[in-house]
Parts: sequence; structure tokens; C-alpha cells
Amino acid sequence: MSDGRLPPNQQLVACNKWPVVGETKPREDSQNWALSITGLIGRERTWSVEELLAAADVKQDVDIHCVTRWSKLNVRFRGIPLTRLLAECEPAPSAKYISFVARSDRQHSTSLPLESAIALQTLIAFFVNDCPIPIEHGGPIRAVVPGRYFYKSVKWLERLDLLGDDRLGFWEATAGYHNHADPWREQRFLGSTLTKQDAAKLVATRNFSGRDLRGIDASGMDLSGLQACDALLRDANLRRSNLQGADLSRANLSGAHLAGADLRGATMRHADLEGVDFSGADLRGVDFSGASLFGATVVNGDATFAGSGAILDATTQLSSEQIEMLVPAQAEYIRRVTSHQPPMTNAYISMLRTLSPPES
Ligand SMILES: Nc1nc2c(c(=O)[nH]1)N[C@H]1C(S)=C(S)[C@@H](COP(=O)(O)O)O[C@H]1N2
Ligand SMILES: [Mo]
Repeated sequence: MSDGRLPPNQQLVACNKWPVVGETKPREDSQNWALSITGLIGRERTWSVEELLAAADVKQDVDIHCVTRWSKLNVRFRGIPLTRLLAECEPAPSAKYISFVARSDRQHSTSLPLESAIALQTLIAFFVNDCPIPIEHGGPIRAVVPGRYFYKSVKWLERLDLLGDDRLGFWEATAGYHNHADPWREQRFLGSTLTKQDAAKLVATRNFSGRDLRGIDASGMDLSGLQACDALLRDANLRRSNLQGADLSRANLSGAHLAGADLRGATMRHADLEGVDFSGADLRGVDFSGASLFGATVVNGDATFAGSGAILDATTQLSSEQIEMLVPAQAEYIRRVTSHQPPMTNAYISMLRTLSPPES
């Protein structure tokens, strides 16, 4: 079913699940819902949502790929192709970018080269699987950009701005999300802005608390006892690092690489651990209370998993709700290693195999 359709290092969510990511509700506003288009165009326009709904007749099956490593294939959206709206407002030849702006408290936005937005068949969507899009997923009106990480698909769309120069979106400007966002090329986050020397100095202090250390490379280093409360460590490379007893409370580690790390006795309370790779890590005694684990990995795809599965036991503090947030094979692995259930069944082995289809 997912043959060749899952970009690198993505995993399928259980088919009835659709995580809510980012803002969860639109701005409170008494105005009726409408969509405007402004900027480098011949004719500024505003459409009421009723007007748009009546014209929302194009169905598109879209594969959703979230940068936090979960994917959901074949989601049927219905709406209006962006090109149809553009055709009504005479875009200027100087319009090179399109910014999608949300009706949300922080005026969330994201942008694309106009050419890409068109080529990717951007849809202004109102329905999902024949029902109105739920409010937390961007209803009544959201952009859907197939072929890009889902952060390029704005929820509660209220304005399209056609621009001559790019204007970075919210995540791209504030959190180092890659502006191209092509899941097939794993354009997730920008690299570290730290020099190697600065990183080494910081590692020597063992104090990362509250610092912005996105994408830092401290792989294989001795960071035992590290203080890193509230640190921003998204996409950090901490493969095989010694993080014994580290305090990572409320740290943002989304997308971080912790494969093979020694985390014994570490605290990760209320940390953001979305999409973290823990394969082969030692997680005994780790406190995960309140942490968010969507899309995290504890075992990689090969069915032998000799050395590839994280080590967990009864001292690993992880609730069943948190285990539920993982994709099924990951959750199953944890249940198996922590509850002394009968050893690997054939069903379990074949499920693991579906995680990463053998390369031909
Ligand atoms: N208005 C708005 N749109 C947004 C976001 C947001 O925070 N606010 N987050 C983006 C991100 S990072 C993702 S992954 C998807 C999540 O959509 P979902 O909650 O429907 O899964 O919405 C994108 N669009
Ligand atoms: Mo996202």
C-alpha cells in the first residue's frame, strides 16, 4: 500500500489517527470567514466562504508528511485549485512568491515560490473524506500543498499574498524549518548556526539550559550530568553521546538524533520529543513524564533488530498514553520489551518488516 510512497525516515500513523500539530484553534473573530488575495495582482479580491464552498468540487488524494516523521497516505481533500483563484485576479509577472496567511493569533504564515505552489497542485480545501475539515485541522478553510512537509499547508487560511521577494513563514523564520520542505530530500531543518569551536566550548561547560542549540553536533561526546532544561535542541546530533543523568526537562528535541545514546537516569519531563530517533539508546531510568513523543522511533526497521532497539525496562517512566502516540510497530516494541510478553511472534516480525520495505 505504501510502496515507494513513504519518503525517507517517515513512518505511517495508525490509519484512524491524525495528530494535531502547531496551533489548535483559529483567532477569535466575529467577522465571517472569507479569503482575500492581495499583493502583486491586477485585481484584489475577497471571496466569502459560502461562495468558495459552492465551488469546492475538486477531489485530490494527498499524502501527508509531517516533519516530525509521521505520514498519512491517501487523505481525500476536496476544494478549489489555487490556480482557479489566481485566474480570477490577474497576477503580475513580478509576482514570484505566495504567502499563505492564517486567521490565527500569531498570524501564522508560510510561503512558496508561486511556480512551485502551482506545480504542486495546491488546493484550497474545505472537506476531508467528505466531511468538513475539523476546526483543529484548519477548518473551515485550509491550504493543502501536496509534496511538501505539512508545515507548508496553512490552517484557517484567510489571505494569499503575492510577493516579489520571499517572506519567510512563522516556522521558517523563528524555528529554522527548511524553506523548501521537500520530504523526498529530507529538507526538514536548517543546519546549526554554531561553529564547531563554540559547540565544543559549550559541551565543556555541561550547561545548555535555555540556549538555542538547534542542530548542534555533539555526537559521541561525554555529556553526562548535562543541564539542559528548556534548551532548544531540535535536530541536534547526539548519536552515541553519553547523557547519563542529564536534565532535559522541557527541552525541545524534536527531530533530534539520539540513536545509541546512553540516557540512563536522564530526565526528559515535558520535553518535546516529536520525531526523535532513540533506536539503540539506553533508556533505563529515563523519566518521560509529560513528554510529547509523536513520531518518535525506538527501533529501526530491520526485523533482526540486533542492537537496533532501545533498551527500556520497568524503570523507564513512560505512560500508556505516551506509548499510544507512537506508530503501531514502535508501540508494540515497547510493550513487548517492558512487559515480558512472549517473545517475538511471526505477526510481530512481519509488522516490523512493513516498517521499511526491503530495498530492491
Ligand atoms: N495556522 C497554522 N497552520 C499550520 C500550523 C500552525 O501552527 N498554524 N502548523 C503547521 C504544521 S507544522 C503542520 S505539521 C500542520 C499540521 O496540521 P494538522 O494539525 O492538521 O495535522 O499544519 C501546519 N499549518
Ligand atoms: Mo509540522
